[in-house]
Amino acid sequence: MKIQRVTVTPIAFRDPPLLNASGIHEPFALRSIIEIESDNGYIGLGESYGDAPALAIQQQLQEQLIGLDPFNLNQLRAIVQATVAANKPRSMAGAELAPGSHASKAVSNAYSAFEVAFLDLQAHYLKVPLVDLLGGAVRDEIPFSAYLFFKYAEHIDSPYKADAWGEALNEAQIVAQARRMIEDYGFKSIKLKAGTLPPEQEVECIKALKKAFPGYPLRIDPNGNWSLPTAIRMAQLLGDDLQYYEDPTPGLEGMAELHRRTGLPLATNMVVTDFDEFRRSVALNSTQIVLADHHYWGGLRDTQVLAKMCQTFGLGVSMHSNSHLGISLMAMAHVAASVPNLDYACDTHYPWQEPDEEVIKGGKVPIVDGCVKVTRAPGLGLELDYGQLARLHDQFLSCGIRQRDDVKQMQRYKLEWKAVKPRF
Ligand code: GKR
Ligand code: MG
Repeated sequence: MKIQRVTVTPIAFRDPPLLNASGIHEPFALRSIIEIESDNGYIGLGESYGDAPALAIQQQLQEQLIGLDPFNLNQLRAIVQATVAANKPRSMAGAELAPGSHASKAVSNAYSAFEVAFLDLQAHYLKVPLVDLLGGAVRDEIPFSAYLFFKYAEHIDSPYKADAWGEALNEAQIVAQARRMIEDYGFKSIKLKAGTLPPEQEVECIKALKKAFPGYPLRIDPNGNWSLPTAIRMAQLLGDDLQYYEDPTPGLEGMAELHRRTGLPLATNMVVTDFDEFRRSVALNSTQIVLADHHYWGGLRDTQVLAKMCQTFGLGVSMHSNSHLGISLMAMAHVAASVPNLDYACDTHYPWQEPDEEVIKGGKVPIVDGCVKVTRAPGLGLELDYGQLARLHDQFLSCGIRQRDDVKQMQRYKLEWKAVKPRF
C-alpha cells in the first residue's frame, strides 16, 4: 500500500471573544485539515495548527509523502525532520499560548499532524478503531472537564452575530456559564481560565463555583500570569479548594518554589512541553501533573511515552487543549482511551465551537455525561464533510488572520495593552 494523495486544507472557524493571560481570542481560529489517501482507496484524517509557520511546513510535506508506505512512521519522522531542518522556522509573537507558532516545536507539530492521519489510514485498512494500534482501549468513555473562560459578549466591530454564551466578567456570570456547560454536556469537573481579571476576583469565582457545584473538582489556570508572591497569596486564599493549580506562575524554578512553599499539586502545559523540560522538571520537582497534548508532544505514540514517563516518575497525566474541531477531539479521545494512568478529566475547547462550523459528517462529536465515546468504528470513526471543508477554507481565505495573536487583538480594545508576564 502506498500513499497517492496528501491534501492539507487550511480552515478558519468562528471563535468567541475568550480572555486569557495574553489578551483575547481573535474572531476566527485557524486549523489545518489533513487527508492522506492510499492507492487502494483508504483515507486517513488529521487536524493540526493552521498558523502560518506550521502550515508552511505541512504544505511542504504534502508532495514528499507521496509514495510512502502509510505504516512507515519512522520514515515519516525522518522526512519531517529533514524538511524542518531545511526551513529553519523562527518563533513568532504570541507563541506561548499558541504552540502552532513555536519554532522549537516544528518537528513534533508537523510529525503529529501526519502521524494521526497515517494511523487513521492504517486503522481503516485493518478495519479496527485507531486505539487498537495504540495497544487497545483501557476505557471507552473519556472524561472531559467544563472549560470556563472570562469573555466579552461579542468581538470588537461585531464581525458576526454574537455567540449565545454572553458576557462573563464576574462570579455570577461565570457560575451561569458553568451551569449551562454542565447542563449541555454533563461535565463532572470544572476548569477556570484565569490570568485575566485581578487575581482576587478570579479566586472569588472559584469560591462561587465551589458553592454552586459542591463536590466538583475545580482547577484554575492563570497561564503563568501571577508572580510567585501573588501565586502564593492566592494559594492561601484558595486553601484546598483546588484539584490542582495549573501554571499559576512562570518557569520551572518558579513552579518548584511555589510547590515547596504551598505543597499544592501543580499542573502544567507551559513549563513542561517537551522531554528535555520533563527531565528538568523532575529534577526540580516543578510540577506534579503534566497536561499532554499530542499536537505538540510529537503525536499519539509519543503522548503514550510521556504518560509512561509520568507513571515512572510518579506524576499525574491529563490533557491540554487549544481551539479545535472534531478530528482533534477524537484523536485526543483515542490516545486518552489507551493511557491507563490518565488520572484527570481532559481539557477541551470544543463546547466553544459553533455546531455549524464542524468539518466532519454528521456535525459535532457528542459529549455525553462529560465523556466522549470511543466506538468500534474503524480509525477515528470520522469522515469529512467536503461541503463544510470548502466553506471553512473560504472563511480562512477571507478572514485575514494568518497567525494567532491574542496580544494584538487585545490592543484593538485597549490601545495601551502589552505582552507582560507576569501581569499580576
Ligand atoms: O485558548 O486562550 C486559550 C487558552 O489559554 C490556551 O491558549 C491555552 O494554551 O488552554 C490552554 C491552557 O490550558 O493553557
Ligand atoms: Mg493551561
